[in-house]
Amino acid sequence: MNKNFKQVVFSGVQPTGSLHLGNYLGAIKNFVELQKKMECIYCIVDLHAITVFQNPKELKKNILETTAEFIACGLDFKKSIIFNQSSVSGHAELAWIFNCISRIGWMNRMTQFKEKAGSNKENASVGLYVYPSLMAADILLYKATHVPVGDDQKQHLELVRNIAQKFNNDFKSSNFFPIPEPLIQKKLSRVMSLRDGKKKMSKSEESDYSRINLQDSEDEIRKKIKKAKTDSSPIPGTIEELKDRPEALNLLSIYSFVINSTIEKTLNTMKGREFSKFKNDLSDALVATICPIGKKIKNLKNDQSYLLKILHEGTERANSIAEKNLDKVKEIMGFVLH
Ligand code: AQP
Repeated sequence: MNKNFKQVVFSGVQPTGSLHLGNYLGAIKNFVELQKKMECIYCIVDLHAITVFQNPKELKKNILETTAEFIACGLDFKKSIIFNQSSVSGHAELAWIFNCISRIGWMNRMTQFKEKAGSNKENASVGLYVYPSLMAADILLYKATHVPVGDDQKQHLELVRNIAQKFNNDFKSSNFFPIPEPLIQKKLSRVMSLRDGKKKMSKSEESDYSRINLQDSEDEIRKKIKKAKTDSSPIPGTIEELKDRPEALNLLSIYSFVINSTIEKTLNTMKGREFSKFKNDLSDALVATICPIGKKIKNLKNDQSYLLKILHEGTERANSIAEKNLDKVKEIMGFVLH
């Protein structure tokens, strides 16, 4: 479908707090791999973050911290473009244009808005409602063809595809925007909360015991896994037997993914074991994966000028692509450029 386009990857992460295991396994690990194959643009989406109130001091700290987390996880700023969204004004401009392309009916179907706005929808920001228009702008500003995201973003990406298609049709520019494809981790697309296997692991969940943060110490990781919710039955031999055991399935899936195995193999070797014993193995695997990243983050966080330099360089590179594409959009739409 996108064969006439250069293969470009775009993805973003909100600077709304320390990154957790869900962000890492569901998205960032994939970002790192993709750098080997395609041109990649990774954005700290601060304009998305403010769809929910952000304390200005915290926001600044979180933008720099997310930059440090990107680098510590293995993103290479010399190869990939790494920058913060608000420093390239094209994102907000194109988002407005897309607000005029998107249909209210499309937005009304977004489950993330319903979940995040909760029962008090009238009091949610308009920005939270039109979040997918900004997401479309992020991706299409760079004519990105591939978007690595966690499974939770699948519906938003479908809307982005609709926006791209509608723009191309409305302005009879059939090949102007690519129709971006989601790249969703198949083995582990959604990491669930350690307290509730039906909810996704999330930065904004009140209890810190619901998630493993990339900056957690060894002790914290072990304590959180020990307290993670499970049930009283031992590990079964088949996936079918995990159907009504979401917490057990989540821990076993995390373990299998982290040790680079499959859940089938894990069940084969661990069948009949008590969860209390399995939790030791899971903690060991997580400590070995997460703690070295956490150490790097802590070192990088102390070097603010280095992090600012990375964002500055990335912004210049992103802006030069964005300006050209946005001018072309304006020309297609009939705006007067001078
Ligand atoms: N639990 C998860 N499992 C798999 N992937 C996940 N992602 C987030 N949570 C999980 C993926 O991580 C990328 C960055 O997400 P984000 O921080 O921009 O936004 P989010 O999806 O809203 O993440 P949070 O943690 O739930 O943040 P808050 O609480 O601030 O809303 C995305 O690709 C996402 O799919």
